[in-house]
Amino acid sequence: MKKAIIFGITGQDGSHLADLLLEKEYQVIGVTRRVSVDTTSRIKHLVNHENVTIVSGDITDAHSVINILKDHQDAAEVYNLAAQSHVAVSFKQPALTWDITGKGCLNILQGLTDLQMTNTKFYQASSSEMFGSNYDTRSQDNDFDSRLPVEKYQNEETKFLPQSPYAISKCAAHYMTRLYREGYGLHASAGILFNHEGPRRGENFVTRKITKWIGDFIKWCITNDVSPKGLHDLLTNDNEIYITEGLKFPKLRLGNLDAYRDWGFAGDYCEAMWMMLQQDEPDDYVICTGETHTVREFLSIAFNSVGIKEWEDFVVVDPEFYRPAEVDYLRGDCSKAKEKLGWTPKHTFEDLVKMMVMRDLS
Ligand code: NAP
Ligand code: G4F
Repeated sequence: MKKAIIFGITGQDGSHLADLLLEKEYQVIGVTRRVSVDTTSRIKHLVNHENVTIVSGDITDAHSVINILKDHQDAAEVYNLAAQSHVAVSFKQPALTWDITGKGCLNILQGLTDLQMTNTKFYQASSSEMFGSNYDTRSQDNDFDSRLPVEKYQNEETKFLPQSPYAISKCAAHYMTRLYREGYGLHASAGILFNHEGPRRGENFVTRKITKWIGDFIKWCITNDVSPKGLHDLLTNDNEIYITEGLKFPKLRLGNLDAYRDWGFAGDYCEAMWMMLQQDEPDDYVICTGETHTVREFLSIAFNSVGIKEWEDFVVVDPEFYRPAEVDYLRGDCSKAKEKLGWTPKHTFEDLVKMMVMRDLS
């Protein structure tokens, strides 16, 4: 039975990856950090699984990382999914983000090297945020006519131009992964994953913030006998939606609605992580859908799926959610992963939005 260690098992991706590895009959060692509240809600269904062992450790503590690796030197695969992964938070807590998201990766790579675990394959969760404000271009449909609109995209060749402490920490970890691959012969691969979401997404990322709000709002309407037709007759003021003075619901407050993201389903992306570690040679791969949509488009599909066409009345654009620097446009090209790994995303953008809304309604 193959053994895999997952740093970050309690996160969105960690939970999907653990499901996948258990299906493939791995023994899973999941690392969780000590916190005063229970963080295992996403892995509740598997903590008692006979092939799962939860161990305590913090990726910022090199000592605890090396002890975990030492106890599991027979691990075939190590996945580093642990991070302070919220971009906006990284502007407020840059040093913490650096320690976890940047230096944490180094602690694992150095541990694998010190313990000479050269048979263990390592996965680093790199991010499309590393591209920041950069993209490459090619003309659409017709290579010869430069008057045609250009297509903007990012792939493994696109230069990084990071726009946040989070992205800069991810770049450091990414380069460190390459260094340990080339300098110390580790089988270390990095997946440059574009945004991926799903019902297990943290509630302060924009997609889940939207679908969670819609779920709560529709439940409030049902409780207060508002019929589907009545949704359009609700009254609003600057900050609230109301039935009567006493029955109010706060509007959804968001920041930049014009950012473009290439959004896919997290479950599909975890499969790509695993596929990377099944290769004989380590390498870096972009994982994405190749489509890009604005936050506004996400809102439209999400609200439409519960019968609300004029959603603008229910949303407030609040500068509090603007970032000191923004990433305006992300759209990946995963031709390499398609060709070398045989990976393709299985869910469309519309499937994803509807799946998230439906789950938050139930
Ligand atoms: P997530 O839900 O925020 O999960 C992060 C995980 O890291 C959680 O399990 C968290 O534990 C753990 N963690 C945080 N600090 C830690 C520490 N000091 N020591 C040990 N564990 C720690 O993130 P995700 O969406 O699953 O993403 C997984 C990875 O992929 C992250 O590295 C993220 O940066 C990267 N990534 C994500 C996306 C995306 O769109 N989701 C795209 C590209 C790259 P707690 O539960 O205790 O907080
Ligand atoms: O959902 P977001 O916070 O995701 P972001 O910043 O793209 O980062 C996510 O994807 C990265 C991969 O590209 C990961 F590496 C990273 O760990 C994380 O998973 O924001 C998406 C967009 C941004 O442009 C943001 O400014 O939505 C915009 N936005 C508008 N209003 C908002 C909000 N974002 C959040 N979180 N909250 C808002 O109210």
